[in-house]
Amino acid sequence: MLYGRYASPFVRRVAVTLRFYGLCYRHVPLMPFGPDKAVLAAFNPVARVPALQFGDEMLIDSAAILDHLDQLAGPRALTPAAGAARRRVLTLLAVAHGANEKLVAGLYERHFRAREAWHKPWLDSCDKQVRDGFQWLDAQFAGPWFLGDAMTQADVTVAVFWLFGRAKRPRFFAGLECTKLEALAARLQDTAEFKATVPEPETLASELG
Ligand SMILES: N[C@@H](CCC(=O)N[C@@H](CS)C(=O)NCC(=O)O)C(=O)O
Repeated sequence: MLYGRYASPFVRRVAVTLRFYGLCYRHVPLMPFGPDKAVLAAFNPVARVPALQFGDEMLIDSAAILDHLDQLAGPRALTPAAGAARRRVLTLLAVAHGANEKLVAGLYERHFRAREAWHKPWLDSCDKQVRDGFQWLDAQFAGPWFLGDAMTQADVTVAVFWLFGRAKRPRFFAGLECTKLEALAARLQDTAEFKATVPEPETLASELG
Protein backbone atom coordinates (compact mmCIF):
# COMPACT_ATOMS: atom_id res chain seq x y z
CA MET A 1 0.00 0.00 0.00
CA LEU A 2 1.48 3.37 -1.05
CA TYR A 3 0.29 6.36 0.98
CA GLY A 4 0.36 9.83 -0.56
CA ARG A 5 -0.92 11.60 -3.62
CA TYR A 6 1.03 11.62 -6.90
CA ALA A 7 0.86 15.43 -6.58
CA SER A 8 3.79 14.91 -4.18
CA PRO A 9 6.94 14.41 -6.30
CA PHE A 10 8.42 12.23 -3.55
CA VAL A 11 5.40 9.93 -3.77
CA ARG A 12 5.41 9.99 -7.56
CA ARG A 13 9.02 8.86 -7.89
CA VAL A 14 8.23 5.88 -5.67
CA ALA A 15 5.07 5.05 -7.67
CA VAL A 16 6.90 5.31 -11.01
CA THR A 17 9.65 3.03 -9.67
CA LEU A 18 7.12 0.45 -8.39
CA ARG A 19 5.67 0.38 -11.90
CA PHE A 20 9.06 0.16 -13.66
CA TYR A 21 9.77 -2.87 -11.44
CA GLY A 22 6.37 -4.41 -12.21
CA LEU A 23 5.40 -4.39 -8.52
CA CYS A 24 1.67 -4.07 -7.80
CA TYR A 25 0.49 -1.72 -5.08
CA ARG A 26 -2.68 -0.22 -3.73
CA HIS A 27 -2.67 3.57 -3.80
CA VAL A 28 -4.03 5.47 -0.81
CA PRO A 29 -3.94 9.15 -1.86
CA LEU A 30 -3.67 10.79 1.56
CA MET A 31 -2.65 14.44 1.84
CA PRO A 32 -0.04 15.50 4.41
CA PHE A 33 -2.33 18.39 5.40
CA GLY A 34 -5.85 18.82 6.77
CA PRO A 35 -7.77 15.87 8.22
CA ASP A 36 -5.46 13.26 6.60
CA LYS A 37 -2.56 14.52 8.75
CA ALA A 38 -3.86 12.69 11.82
CA VAL A 39 -4.27 9.47 9.81
CA LEU A 40 -0.64 9.70 8.69
CA ALA A 41 0.56 10.54 12.19
CA ALA A 42 -0.88 7.24 13.43
CA PHE A 43 1.91 5.37 11.64
CA ASN A 44 4.45 8.07 10.74
CA PRO A 45 5.51 10.27 13.69
CA VAL A 46 6.37 13.13 11.30
CA ALA A 47 3.10 12.67 9.33
CA ARG A 48 4.64 12.96 5.88
CA VAL A 49 4.24 11.16 2.59
CA PRO A 50 5.27 8.86 1.01
CA ALA A 51 4.86 5.82 3.24
CA LEU A 52 4.85 2.23 2.01
CA GLN A 53 3.10 -0.50 3.95
CA PHE A 54 3.71 -4.19 3.28
CA GLY A 55 2.69 -6.90 5.68
CA ASP A 56 2.99 -5.40 9.13
CA GLU A 57 5.94 -3.20 8.13
CA MET A 58 5.78 0.51 7.32
CA LEU A 59 8.60 2.29 5.51
CA ILE A 60 8.74 6.08 5.38
CA ASP A 61 10.82 8.52 3.30
CA SER A 62 11.15 8.06 -0.46
CA ALA A 63 14.88 7.23 -0.33
CA ALA A 64 14.36 4.45 2.22
CA ILE A 65 11.44 3.09 0.22
CA LEU A 66 13.45 3.11 -3.02
CA ASP A 67 16.28 1.33 -1.25
CA HIS A 68 13.87 -1.47 -0.31
CA LEU A 69 12.37 -1.62 -3.82
CA ASP A 70 15.87 -1.85 -5.30
CA GLN A 71 16.56 -4.89 -3.14
CA LEU A 72 13.37 -6.50 -4.43
CA ALA A 73 14.33 -5.67 -8.02
CA GLY A 74 17.83 -7.16 -7.66
CA PRO A 75 19.79 -6.87 -10.91
CA ARG A 76 17.03 -4.74 -12.47
CA ALA A 77 17.42 -2.06 -9.79
CA LEU A 78 17.55 1.47 -11.16
CA THR A 79 20.26 2.42 -8.66
CA PRO A 80 23.53 0.62 -9.42
CA ALA A 81 24.48 -1.78 -6.61
CA ALA A 82 28.08 -0.66 -6.11
CA GLY A 83 31.08 1.28 -7.31
CA ALA A 84 31.51 4.54 -9.19
CA ALA A 85 28.16 4.23 -10.97
CA ARG A 86 26.36 3.95 -7.62
CA ARG A 87 28.23 6.93 -6.16
CA ARG A 88 27.45 8.97 -9.27
CA VAL A 89 23.72 8.18 -9.13
CA LEU A 90 23.60 8.92 -5.39
CA THR A 91 25.28 12.27 -5.98
CA LEU A 92 22.84 13.19 -8.75
CA LEU A 93 19.96 12.13 -6.51
CA ALA A 94 21.27 14.16 -3.57
CA VAL A 95 21.41 17.33 -5.69
CA ALA A 96 17.96 16.65 -7.18
CA HIS A 97 16.51 15.91 -3.76
CA GLY A 98 18.09 19.04 -2.25
CA ALA A 99 16.84 21.28 -5.07
CA ASN A 100 13.36 19.81 -4.81
CA GLU A 101 13.24 20.20 -1.02
CA LYS A 102 14.14 23.88 -1.40
CA LEU A 103 11.49 24.25 -4.07
CA VAL A 104 8.91 22.74 -1.69
CA ALA A 105 10.15 24.94 1.19
CA GLY A 106 9.60 28.03 -0.98
CA LEU A 107 6.16 26.82 -2.03
CA TYR A 108 5.13 26.31 1.61
CA GLU A 109 6.35 29.79 2.57
CA ARG A 110 4.35 31.34 -0.27
CA HIS A 111 1.27 29.20 0.38
CA PHE A 112 0.98 29.32 4.15
CA ARG A 113 1.98 32.91 4.85
CA ALA A 114 0.21 36.06 3.74
CA ARG A 115 2.22 37.74 0.98
CA GLU A 116 3.12 40.69 3.28
CA ALA A 117 4.75 38.22 5.69
CA TRP A 118 6.89 36.38 3.11
CA HIS A 119 10.52 36.43 4.20
CA LYS A 120 12.19 37.60 1.01
CA PRO A 121 15.82 36.69 1.88
CA TRP A 122 14.72 33.12 2.68
CA LEU A 123 12.74 32.85 -0.55
CA ASP A 124 15.67 34.23 -2.58
CA SER A 125 18.02 31.78 -0.90
CA CYS A 126 15.68 28.84 -1.64
CA ASP A 127 15.28 29.98 -5.26
CA LYS A 128 19.06 30.17 -5.69
CA GLN A 129 19.46 26.60 -4.40
CA VAL A 130 16.71 25.40 -6.75
CA ARG A 131 18.25 27.23 -9.72
CA ASP A 132 21.83 26.13 -8.97
CA GLY A 133 20.73 22.53 -8.35
CA PHE A 134 18.75 22.07 -11.54
CA GLN A 135 21.26 23.98 -13.69
CA TRP A 136 24.07 21.79 -12.31
CA LEU A 137 22.03 18.69 -13.16
CA ASP A 138 21.39 20.02 -16.66
CA ALA A 139 25.12 20.58 -17.16
CA GLN A 140 25.84 16.99 -16.04
CA PHE A 141 23.50 15.48 -18.61
CA ALA A 142 25.20 14.25 -21.78
CA GLY A 143 22.45 11.78 -22.75
CA PRO A 144 20.77 9.64 -23.72
CA TRP A 145 20.58 9.12 -19.91
CA PHE A 146 22.54 10.64 -17.02
CA LEU A 147 24.89 7.66 -16.91
CA GLY A 148 25.04 7.15 -20.65
CA ASP A 149 23.23 4.18 -22.16
CA ALA A 150 21.20 2.92 -19.20
CA MET A 151 18.31 4.64 -17.48
CA THR A 152 18.81 4.95 -13.72
CA GLN A 153 16.95 6.35 -10.74
CA ALA A 154 18.68 9.68 -11.43
CA ASP A 155 16.71 10.00 -14.69
CA VAL A 156 13.40 9.02 -13.07
CA THR A 157 13.77 11.29 -10.05
CA VAL A 158 15.07 14.32 -11.93
CA ALA A 159 12.26 14.01 -14.49
CA VAL A 160 9.62 13.74 -11.74
CA PHE A 161 11.05 16.72 -9.84
CA TRP A 162 11.45 18.79 -13.01
CA LEU A 163 7.83 18.17 -14.06
CA PHE A 164 6.67 19.08 -10.55
CA GLY A 165 8.62 22.35 -10.54
CA ARG A 166 7.57 23.28 -14.05
CA ALA A 167 3.90 22.80 -13.13
CA LYS A 168 4.23 24.75 -9.87
CA ARG A 169 6.33 27.67 -11.05
CA PRO A 170 6.18 27.77 -14.85
CA ARG A 171 7.89 31.13 -15.33
CA PHE A 172 10.69 30.42 -12.89
CA PHE A 173 11.39 27.03 -14.43
CA ALA A 174 11.22 28.35 -18.01
CA GLY A 175 13.84 30.93 -16.97
CA LEU A 176 16.26 28.18 -15.85
CA GLU A 177 16.73 27.19 -19.51
CA CYS A 178 17.52 23.58 -18.63
CA THR A 179 16.85 22.28 -22.13
CA LYS A 180 18.34 18.85 -21.49
CA LEU A 181 16.23 18.25 -18.38
CA GLU A 182 13.18 19.47 -20.27
CA ALA A 183 13.85 16.94 -23.06
CA LEU A 184 14.51 14.13 -20.56
CA ALA A 185 11.23 14.86 -18.74
CA ALA A 186 9.30 15.06 -22.01
CA ARG A 187 10.65 11.65 -23.02
CA LEU A 188 9.82 9.98 -19.69
CA GLN A 189 6.43 11.65 -19.49
CA ASP A 190 5.44 9.55 -22.49
CA THR A 191 6.12 6.25 -20.73
CA ALA A 192 3.26 4.13 -19.32
CA GLU A 193 4.77 4.47 -15.83
CA PHE A 194 4.61 8.27 -15.88
CA LYS A 195 1.22 8.34 -17.59
CA ALA A 196 -0.25 6.12 -14.85
CA THR A 197 0.93 8.49 -12.09
CA VAL A 198 -0.28 11.88 -13.28
CA PRO A 199 -0.47 14.29 -10.31
CA GLU A 200 -3.95 14.87 -8.92
CA PRO A 201 -5.42 18.39 -9.08
CA GLU A 202 -3.44 20.62 -6.76
CA THR A 203 -4.65 21.97 -3.48
CA LEU A 204 -1.74 24.27 -2.65
CA ALA A 205 -1.59 27.56 -4.53
CA SER A 206 -0.65 26.36 -7.98
CA GLU A 207 0.40 29.38 -10.08
CA LEU A 208 3.32 30.96 -8.30
CA GLY A 209 5.25 32.22 -11.29
N1 LIG B 1 12.58 13.55 2.41
C1 LIG B 1 11.21 13.17 2.30
C2 LIG B 1 10.38 14.38 1.88
C3 LIG B 1 8.90 14.08 1.88
C4 LIG B 1 8.07 15.35 1.81
O1 LIG B 1 8.57 16.48 1.86
N2 LIG B 1 6.76 15.15 1.66
C5 LIG B 1 5.86 16.27 1.66
C6 LIG B 1 4.86 16.17 0.51
S1 LIG B 1 5.62 16.67 -1.00
C7 LIG B 1 5.09 16.26 2.97
O2 LIG B 1 4.71 15.22 3.48
N3 LIG B 1 4.84 17.47 3.51
C8 LIG B 1 4.13 17.68 4.72
C9 LIG B 1 5.03 18.00 5.86
O3 LIG B 1 6.27 18.07 5.68
O4 LIG B 1 4.52 18.20 6.95
C10 LIG B 1 11.06 12.04 1.26
O5 LIG B 1 11.92 11.93 0.38
O6 LIG B 1 10.12 11.25 1.37
